Amino acid sequence: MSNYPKPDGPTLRAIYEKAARIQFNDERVIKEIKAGKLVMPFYSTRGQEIIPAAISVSLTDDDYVNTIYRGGHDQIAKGFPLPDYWAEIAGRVTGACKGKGGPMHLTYPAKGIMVTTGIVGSTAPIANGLAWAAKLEGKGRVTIANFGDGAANIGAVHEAMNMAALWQLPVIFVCQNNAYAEHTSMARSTRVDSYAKRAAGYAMEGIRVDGNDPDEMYGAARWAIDRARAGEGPTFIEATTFRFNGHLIGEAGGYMDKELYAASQTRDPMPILRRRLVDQGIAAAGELDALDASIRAEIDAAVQAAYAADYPDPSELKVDVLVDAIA
Ligand SMILES: Cc1ncc(C[n+]2csc(CCOP(=O)(O)OP(=O)(O)O)c2C)c(N)n1
Repeated sequence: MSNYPKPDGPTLRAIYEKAARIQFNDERVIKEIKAGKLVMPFYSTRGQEIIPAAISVSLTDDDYVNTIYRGGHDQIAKGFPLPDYWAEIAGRVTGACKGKGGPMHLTYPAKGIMVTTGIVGSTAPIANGLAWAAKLEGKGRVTIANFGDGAANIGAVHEAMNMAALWQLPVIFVCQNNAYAEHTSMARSTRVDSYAKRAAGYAMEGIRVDGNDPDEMYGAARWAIDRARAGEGPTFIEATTFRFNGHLIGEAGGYMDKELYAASQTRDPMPILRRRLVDQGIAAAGELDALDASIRAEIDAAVQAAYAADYPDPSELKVDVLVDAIA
């Protein structure tokens, strides 16, 4: 990793700010669900914050991101406005998709957040379409396809990687390897010890990084983004991480390896990054406390505004969802 770009102090602080917004938002969603105020399936990203935070500091609103049901971190890192996010997950008319998409389909094209999908593996071929359009357009847009370790075994991901390499598309496949696909560990789903090695099968650059380490994650992402913008084609990044909660809120994760789980708790990336900012003099503890408080206030305002808004009118049921008969 020594040849990859390194984040400077302001970049690390920006990564912290994004990651903290992701963490606090995740915790608030769980709190609202447990209080019975929100009714929705929720796939927590607690523990995986650094991956999208460290990628998105090198992206602009014109770059595209797509993600899966476990995508709150990817969406928020890319700049999904919290009021539009909360109103959408609460099914309110003021939501990003007028309350009709819900948590599984959060979309905000103005910030380049193009698709959220529940179909495991589908982000890769969709990203190819976006990247192909971007290549034709010639403005240097980059597309990030997020998916999990389980999805790395899905055929569509492999077909997409082959075509992306063939067509030298400006796409970055980010496999967020959080050790489990639902309840199945990596060891029980493949013989390879690294998904990144598979990139070689498509003559594509492939790199495995510690996704909880902002230096490694930023370096690999920045390198891949620069290559994509320069027309040098796709990259596969395997970012190792760990999800701290069960697959879905309400499921405790009892199948997780106890030692692995305990070790992950000692490597929670959030307190580690906070300590580093303070120790290296990048930010004072008081400044970070104030930042945290302002993020929490921002989330609280978004939650209150969402609950105060109306549900969509039943007359909206088919609007934006089904087309009328095509003549
Ligand atoms: C095509 C398809 N097959 C199966 C499922 C059921 N399913 C939902 S989540 C999931 C696990 C995916 O795990 P992974 O790709 O590692 O993502 P993670 O949830 O760990 O982020 C599966 C198999 C699905 N949604 N889509």
